[in-house]
Order: sequence, then structure tokens, then C-alpha cells
Amino acid sequence: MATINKNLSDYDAASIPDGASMKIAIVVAEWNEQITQGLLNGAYNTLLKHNVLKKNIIVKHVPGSFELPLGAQTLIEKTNVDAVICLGSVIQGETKHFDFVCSTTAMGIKDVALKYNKPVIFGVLTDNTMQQAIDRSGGKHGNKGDEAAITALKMIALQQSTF
Ligand code: DLZ
Repeated sequence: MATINKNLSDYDAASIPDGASMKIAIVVAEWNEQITQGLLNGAYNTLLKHNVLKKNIIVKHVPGSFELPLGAQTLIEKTNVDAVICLGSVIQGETKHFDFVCSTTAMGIKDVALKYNKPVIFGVLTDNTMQQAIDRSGGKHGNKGDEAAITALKMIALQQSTF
């Protein structure tokens, strides 16, 4: 899977669990929409590539990354999804907003995952510049949406496995 030096879309397709029986929600932030649409395209197409059925993919939008945890929680409470992928893009500005939004979003997503014992995937780009966000949402460094989708498939398979 991707690391800091690797393309976000590089993975060994043969090792990815089959998604034919999986149901997955994607919650997408509207802030930096150009970027989050790229993330959504990546995640959605990656799920299809691994056999998740269109009827089993739910896409919902929320205003900003800060709202992703509540969006994920709402989807878990109101549907029978196996996992939620959260997609957002936070870009460094000159205020402290960046740190607040990033840390609150990350902690919130983790809290929902542990509260409901379901994979809630952190597909949020936290970049210094718009160019970095472009590069990671379907540009030269791949697509974090692809990575988030693969993570969801792997975590669902882990939860469905017998020990
Ligand atoms: C307020 C804000 C700022 C400054 N920057 C971003 C950003 O880069 N990416 C993002 O997804 N959302 C941002 N937001 C909006 C917050 O996530 C949130 O929607 C608002 O504070 C309302 O709760």
C-alpha cells in the first residue's frame, strides 16, 4: 500500500479482497470540491474494479471535512453498510483552522469506527498547497481515494474472517 514515497494508487490488485458481497458508503466533503471529486472518482472506480456492485455503494456529501465523522455515523446508524469511506481535502491556510479541522476530523473518524466497530476510513488529504492536493487526488502521486477504497475492502475482509 502507499507510503510517503510511493504512488497512492500503487497496489497489488491480486491481493485485494473481493467486494462482490460488500456494501460501502462514501461520505464526501464539499470543501475543495475539485479535489474531493477526484478522490470520489478514485474511490468509486476502485470499488467497482474489485466487484462491489453499484447498488451497494452509497454516496453522500457533507459541507466540510469537519462534518465527515457525523456523516459517517449517520450512514452507519441508518443503513447496513459494512464500512464508510470519508473523503476530504484540507489545505493549509494562514489561520489555525487547518490544525483544528485536521485533528478534529481524524479523531472523530477514529471515534466513530471504534464506537460502532466498523471500518471508517480516513481518506482526507491534509496538504500545504493546492498543487499537492491536485497531485494526490488523481495526479502525479496517484489518488488517495483509491487507497481509501482498498483500505475499506481489506478492513471489511478482516472483520469477516474467522480466527
Ligand atoms: C472552515 C474550513 C476551512 C478553513 N478549511 C477547510 C478545508 O480546507 N477543508 C475542508 O474540508 N473544510 C474546511 N473548512 C470547513 C470545515 O470543515 C467545516 O465545514 C466548517 O467549519 C463548518 O463546520
